[in-house]
Amino acid sequence: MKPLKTLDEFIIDRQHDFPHATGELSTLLGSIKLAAQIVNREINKAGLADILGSHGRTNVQGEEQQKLDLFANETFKAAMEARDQICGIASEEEDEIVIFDSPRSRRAKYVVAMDPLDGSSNIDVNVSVGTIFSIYRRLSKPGTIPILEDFLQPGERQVAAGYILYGSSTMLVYSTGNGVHGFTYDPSIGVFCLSHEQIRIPKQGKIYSINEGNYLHFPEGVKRYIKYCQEIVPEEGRPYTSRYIGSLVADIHRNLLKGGLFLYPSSSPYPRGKLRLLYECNPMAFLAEQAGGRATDGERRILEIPPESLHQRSPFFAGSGSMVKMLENYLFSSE
Ligand code: AHM
Ligand code: MG
Repeated sequence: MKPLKTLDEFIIDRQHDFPHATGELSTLLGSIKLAAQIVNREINKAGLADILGSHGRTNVQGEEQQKLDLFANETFKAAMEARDQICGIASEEEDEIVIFDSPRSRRAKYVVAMDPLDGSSNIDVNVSVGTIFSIYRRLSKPGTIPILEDFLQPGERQVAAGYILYGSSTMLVYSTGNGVHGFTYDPSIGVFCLSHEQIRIPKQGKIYSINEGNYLHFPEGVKRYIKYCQEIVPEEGRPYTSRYIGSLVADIHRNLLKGGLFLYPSSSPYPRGKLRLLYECNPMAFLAEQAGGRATDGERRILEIPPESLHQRSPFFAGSGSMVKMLENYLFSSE
């Protein structure tokens, strides 16, 4: 039998990975873990309880919020607020930053940007969804009220990032800047067990993941890259396989393990791309790089983009290093 280790034990073992380690990471990740367990329970019974369907409200991007989006948002907020390590959050489900305004929270050093339930429209059809989180040290002085600038930091300043995948099994995957580690949830004992230590994305994969229905709207370079993926060149493993779940966490997770390239370019319906820089692109780019891959908006390394607003969107290309480089060749050349 393989040695068994829980997420809690692993975090304590690796505490030195976290800058200025004082046990804060354990507490902070503990709050995310607890909220994930609760959200996981609700998602698993989504088809049973009267929890499916739209809540009838729209969020700041004008998208319909699902009931479970709101539930996940409230659950993660409550778990984080209770632990005094975080002074505020930004969330896909909140128009503005949310400040945790107790004297203890105000003294906290960290802020979190999160998408509490990404891909939530997939729940109605029993397809995997996820939670994405991104942790920064605040710029404002601990003891004061956090400010917008605390959240508008480039992704390379993330001190930790990760996701929870509510899939055929539930997994928590995170990095504190020293590799990427994955934990599979055993619901019978309520414990996340280390299952994927030090995930490395293969340099070259055979999967490309894109919503090809939007093909006619894509930039020319992306169109040409898709044709390259589809060419018959058996000695190079082409044509590649096309796999697109439409749930960012699930698509990235598969590509991290198997190798591949995820693409969400700009298109006429989404001139700046669809995915949000702060709580979708940045954490996924951090994980991709930490696993040995790359992430770009087509011109810049995702992690170097200076954010201008909370819900800013960005084109997003992430995955196996050689595949991202090949894509860049197509984006930069005119034929
Ligand atoms: P959401 O945050 O509103 O759930 O949207 C994000 C999701 C991602 O999970 C996924 O990669 C993408 O939207 C799919 O978009 P599309 O349906 O346009 O392919
Ligand atoms: Mg989302």
